[in-house]
Amino acid sequence: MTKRVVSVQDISCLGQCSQTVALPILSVLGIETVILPSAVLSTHTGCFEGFTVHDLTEEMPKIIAHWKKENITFDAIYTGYIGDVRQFDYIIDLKKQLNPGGFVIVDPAIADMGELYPALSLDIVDGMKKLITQADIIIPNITEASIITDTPYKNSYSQEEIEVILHKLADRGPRYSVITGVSFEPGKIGAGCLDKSTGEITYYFNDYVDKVCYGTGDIFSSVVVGRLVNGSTVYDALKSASDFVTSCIRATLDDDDHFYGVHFESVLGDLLR
Ligand code: PXL
Repeated sequence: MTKRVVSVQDISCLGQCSQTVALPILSVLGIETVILPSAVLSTHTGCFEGFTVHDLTEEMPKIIAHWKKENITFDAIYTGYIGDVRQFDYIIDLKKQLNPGGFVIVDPAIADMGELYPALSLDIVDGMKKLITQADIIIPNITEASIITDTPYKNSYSQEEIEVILHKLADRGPRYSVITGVSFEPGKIGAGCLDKSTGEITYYFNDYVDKVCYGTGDIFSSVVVGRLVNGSTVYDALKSASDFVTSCIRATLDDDDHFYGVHFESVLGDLLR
């Protein structure tokens, strides 16, 4: 049976992030992808000025009520960038109504490189803290993991420090706590994951490709969601996501003009293999 996932995040019309990467990635992995857009923006907020934002909070309960009437259910709920704090209660209601006992994957897309995204207020951080108590797996980058656990952000972290943060994340709810963008030696970057049920921490690393790119966190999470929903282990899902993001960055390396995202389209077919 085809799996059905609802992706709850914004539509950045231009920007190769959030819904515009979740949809193609989950589709290529054979998953029916339903979108619940949290807002429509002209671009993402990472490296543009003057972007437009149209909030869709008021549509959310209406859309959820209609799906409920149509007896729609989801195998998983996948959440990303959320721009309005009122949406967290709607997402929790979505789980209750249409995904009881199903899987919830939260990418708390609030920050990167030590900074909260410019359009977000601090109440979004509190909302995210509340949402992750409902999650089975959370996929923050190091900045987000630090903010969520009230840990001061640093430019680099030892393995011991990462593991303290992983445990703090686990204390907040989810069975699996992932941190992306982890590096303990020059030239290697990857993800760590704590399985709260066993206490086991696993890592997967790739060679570091020296280019800062936007949207890679959303691409990483979308691959993890697709793989998990298709029955992969968490380790295999992280490996696939990490390998794919590395390929996406490599595919963009020579294009100095492409400043706002990665050319994931040219390597999307790799996910079929
Ligand atoms: O990639 C995360 C993301 C998603 N959506 C919006 C963003 C960002 C990051 O900047 O601005 C609107």
